[in-house]
Amino acid sequence: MSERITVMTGDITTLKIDAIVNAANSALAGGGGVDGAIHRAAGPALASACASIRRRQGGCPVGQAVKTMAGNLPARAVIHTVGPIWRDGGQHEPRLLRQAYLSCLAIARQERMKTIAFPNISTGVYGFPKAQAAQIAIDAVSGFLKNNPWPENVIFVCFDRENAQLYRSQL
Ligand code: AR6
Repeated sequence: MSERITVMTGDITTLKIDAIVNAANSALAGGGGVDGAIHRAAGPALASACASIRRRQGGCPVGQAVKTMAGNLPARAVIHTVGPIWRDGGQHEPRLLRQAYLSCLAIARQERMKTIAFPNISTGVYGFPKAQAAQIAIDAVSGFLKNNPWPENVIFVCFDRENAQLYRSQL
């Protein structure tokens, strides 16, 4: 495993780092899963920040990412990205999931962030098969880190045991 990548289990909202990534929806409207947890912990200022992005650019397309402040979270910023909804695997889901990771990493590079953390994007409500999603996430992040000094470190935060095992074995 690259020394710059770590895997942990737990709640991403507790991390005191440069940015945590949110698995959001295109409307940046909040929701369940990790999105709900992040909004609850951040407080209403986060929803306001998302609403102003929505007014400005109409939300966030699948595969892209936007940065906001982090309200009451210990992290400095939230990078909201939108993973694909899994349909049958033939609707560009793998490419779009990879793109979601890369869009977040591009923001981290631009802002010269030291550490960012990803949840297991698309593997909850959006139904992406977990093993394939882990492979895409690890491949996208490892490839990016090879060619870029920022972010210095990436944490994969796994919430369920299945994802934690997949990440640990694949790394
Ligand atoms: N910390 C880290 N990971 C978490 C946490 C947490 N506190 N809570 C859940 N997870 P999901 P998606 C894991 O459904 O599939 C929302 O309603 C969870 O176990 O949050 O990309 C949005 O608004 C799973 O492994 O995101 C969108 O509408 C992973 O986070 C939609 O769900 C992602 O599951 C996005 O669906």
